[in-house]
Amino acid sequence: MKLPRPLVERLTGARHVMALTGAGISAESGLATYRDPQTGLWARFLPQELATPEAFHRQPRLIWEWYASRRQLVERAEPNGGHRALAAMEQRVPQFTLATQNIDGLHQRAGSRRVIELHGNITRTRCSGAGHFVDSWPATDEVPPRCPQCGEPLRPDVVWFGEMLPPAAWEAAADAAQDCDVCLVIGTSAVVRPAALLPELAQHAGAMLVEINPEPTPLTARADVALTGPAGTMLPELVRALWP
Ligand code: BJW
Repeated sequence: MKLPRPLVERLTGARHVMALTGAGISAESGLATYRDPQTGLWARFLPQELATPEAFHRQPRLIWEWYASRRQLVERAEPNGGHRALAAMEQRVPQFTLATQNIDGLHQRAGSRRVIELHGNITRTRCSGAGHFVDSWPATDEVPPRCPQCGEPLRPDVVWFGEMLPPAAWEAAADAAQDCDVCLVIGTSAVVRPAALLPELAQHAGAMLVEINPEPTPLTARADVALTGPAGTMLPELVRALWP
């Protein structure tokens, strides 16, 4: 891969690099993206019927079971070279912030130490009433099971449409965006707000904006560098080229 010289200089001299990842980085681990035509989850399922608090209220059993089946896929998936390259990058730059929209935990399993989870994590469960995390509950035939503390139905710890992002995660990501020298935007369609605002925040504050994606997105035209290709190939090449 021929890397543009300004990218090499900015990345190797960077004080703070931020990466924002989306479902595309986990596509090569076998997990479906959301909006890819044919294979994306939202090409097969209606988000308003599965990924909103109203849908959970209407059909808690269906939603619990849908997430349970997806959790099994996540648990069987393995991190790929793209996840591992970001874990390696964290070791090589003075300050590195990884903010992910993904709920699959694959960055952590690849060795990334500090991961900001903007949309939660499918492997965690919380109370749909008070919101606290729940690690275990008594065996029951009830689906979804109920919170052992307050009796409200349990739900996956993911952020549905219309819900606020976890405030601490959002603040940490927004702070990093305004502080970084380079913002890598990897495998996201960059349409879901407020996460999609982070690259704009970063660029506005002076960061170089670098997109890695096989397809164009609404961000591509404003990116300083667009690397067209799959993250599982592009990211390991980038790390090898910059920090041999
Ligand atoms: C590869 C690749 C490879 C493929 N290598 N790349 C302003 C205007 C209009 C609407 C709104 C607005 N502000 C807020 C909203 C509403 C909404 C929103 O943004 N809607 C838009 C869709 C229009 N946002 C919200 O509701 C958010 N909350 C919020 O704003 O709170 C404040 C508020 C409260 C009350 C009222 C109003 C505002 C919450 C958003 C939560 C998103 N949740 C989901 C589901 C998580 C749980 C689950 O998994 O079921 O999060 S939706 C889904 O989209 C998931 C993802 O994290 C998120 C982003 O998707 P991502 O990662 O970009 O995936 P894709 O599939 O879209 O793209 C994949 C990309 O990879 C593609 O570009 C491929 O080309 C690429 N790719 N292979 C590299 N190998």
